Amino acid sequence: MATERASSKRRALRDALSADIPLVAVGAHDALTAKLIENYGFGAVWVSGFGVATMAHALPDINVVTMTEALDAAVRMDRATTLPLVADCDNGYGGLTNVIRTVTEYESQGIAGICIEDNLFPKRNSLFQGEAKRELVPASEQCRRLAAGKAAQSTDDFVLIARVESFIAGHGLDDAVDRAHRYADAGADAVLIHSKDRTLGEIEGFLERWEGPVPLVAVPTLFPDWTSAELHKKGFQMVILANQPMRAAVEAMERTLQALSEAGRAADVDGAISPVNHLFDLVDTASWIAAEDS
Ligand code: SPV
Ligand code: MG
Repeated sequence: MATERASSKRRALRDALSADIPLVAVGAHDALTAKLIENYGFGAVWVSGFGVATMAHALPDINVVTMTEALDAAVRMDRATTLPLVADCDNGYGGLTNVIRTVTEYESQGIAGICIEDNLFPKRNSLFQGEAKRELVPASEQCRRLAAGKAAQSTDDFVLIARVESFIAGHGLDDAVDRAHRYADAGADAVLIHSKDRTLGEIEGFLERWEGPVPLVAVPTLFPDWTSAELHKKGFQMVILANQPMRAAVEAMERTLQALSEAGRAADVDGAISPVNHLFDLVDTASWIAAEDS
């Protein structure tokens, strides 16, 4: 049985995926980040696999974080925000039966939607520039997994986004177009077409040939010059700003630690970091204490 909270988040996500304005999601790596994303008016939280691996575990984004660990992180984020979550579930953590279990666990924990990509296990983060073998699950097998995942849902509203890695793996436009249409036919509720092409040439080639019935999702980390409104005009219904809060946090922490290590005095960074009272306010400390003390 879906809770009312889960149902209303799923409805909000589905409504946003069919609205006439773009849905902008921002990537979170922990619960407070999810809360801040809501405070700044975004429409959804992307539970970034890259973010959770890097920030919560100090591990690379290569399928070494387990489904259970990723789900724990997502559940904490979900509690911290009224926004719907789209949880990055990598490749579903294995084969077809792992995809089924991923769907049933995330759905039963109240998450609004998940995204499953076609990278073969163990996946490698799509943005990694170094030497790395990149292999995709054969399209027919990925369709079988997506269809099995959809069939495993117990609510109609839970959202399954299928992610196409053809461009990232160097398989080219024909493969991207073929996979995207087949994943939509297999039952995916939306298709994420990933690309590292700064010129948008790959994406525009894809959009010219896309005839699928489901909304498209973009992750413009490496084509950051286009606004969400511009990407929407081109044909994307959802835009995921996947990792900017994590990168901001790391930059701020490193800058602060550098200053502390040079100065050896807390006052030298005080003006450039959040006052502790701001943190107390963000998590509603006063009302929790009042409840305990009343
Ligand atoms: C993530 O945020 O984990 C993503 C997006 O999957 S990317 O890092 O571009 O692969
Ligand atoms: Mg990821």
